[in-house]
Amino acid sequence: MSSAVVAGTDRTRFSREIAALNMKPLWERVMRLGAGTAAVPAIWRWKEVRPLLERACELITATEAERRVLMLENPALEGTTFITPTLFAGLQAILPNEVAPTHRHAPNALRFILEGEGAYTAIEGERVMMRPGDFVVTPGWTWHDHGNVGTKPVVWLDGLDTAFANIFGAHFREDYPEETQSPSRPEGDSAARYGANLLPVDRGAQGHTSPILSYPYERTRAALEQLSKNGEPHPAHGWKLRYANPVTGGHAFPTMAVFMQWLPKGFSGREYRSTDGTIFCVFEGQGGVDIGETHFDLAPRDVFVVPSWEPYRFEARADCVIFSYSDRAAQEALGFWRESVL
Ligand code: GTQ
Ligand code: FE2
Repeated sequence: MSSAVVAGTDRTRFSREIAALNMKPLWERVMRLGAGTAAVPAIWRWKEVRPLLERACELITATEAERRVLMLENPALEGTTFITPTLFAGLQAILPNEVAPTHRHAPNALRFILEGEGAYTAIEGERVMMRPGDFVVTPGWTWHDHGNVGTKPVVWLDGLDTAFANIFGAHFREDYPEETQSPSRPEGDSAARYGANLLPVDRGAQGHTSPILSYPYERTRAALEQLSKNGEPHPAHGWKLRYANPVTGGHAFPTMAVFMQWLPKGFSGREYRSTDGTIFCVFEGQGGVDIGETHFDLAPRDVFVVPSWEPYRFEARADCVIFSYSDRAAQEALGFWRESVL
């Protein structure tokens, strides 16, 4: 018997012996050590999802469901409820006269409004009306409820950083004693204090998350359209801006970076990858995206996920406006974030 075989047998016996004491030899580990995650590219097409939201509306009330949400779970992360290892995505629908009751939780949330007018979210006593294309902020641990005072269903994309709270063992949540909060601050208060390129002179917001509760679509779109007339687009991103916390100049959330980009008709992007796993939502236009070996045709309100470090590239058949959020803010804060234009 060669000494290598003897060593092999000895090592196997050793591994078995230490396993009983909850130890494993590092030289035998088989886990992934390269960039990227287990998540795979996936798309949720509005054409298919919209009728299912309608059926959910017939099956359960918003109050009974607490939130009438269809979770977008990554097929490679079954059982987690997450779309990437760090982020949650869901599609929420609320019918006229419905209320989604008040609660609060450690995770931060964003809303990107897809369809309908007349719904509001109330955050710490301030009502914020939601319109298609708006990006609305719910900072962690703030009381929030939603309602629809309009005449049609309203649908939005929810993005939450739930997995961070879970990992740290810091996921707290609680219900408010009443279904809805009584308004304690006038509508438009946070927009006036923080949303006009002005800030309170004295001590204002101190939180980790943007005090601007709503970033209206009209202004975001106008900025991008103006940019698209000036100079050349980025080879991979077209014209892309990030939503900022006006107090810090940083990302809107401590964990999630949030973006909107404009791809001009005929745009054929360079391949790009970065370590942040990203959820995209097409708001306007038609086109396509290649993610690794996968191709998705894109239409308005389609949601798709580009996992960490997967190369992807865009094509636009019409002017496209595309919303996205990712865990880039957390990665930058912790020194992990990397990108490359391929
Ligand atoms: O609207 O408060 O999709 O707390 C998941 C958790 C939405 C919400 C979700 C939530 C909410
Ligand atoms: Fe919530």
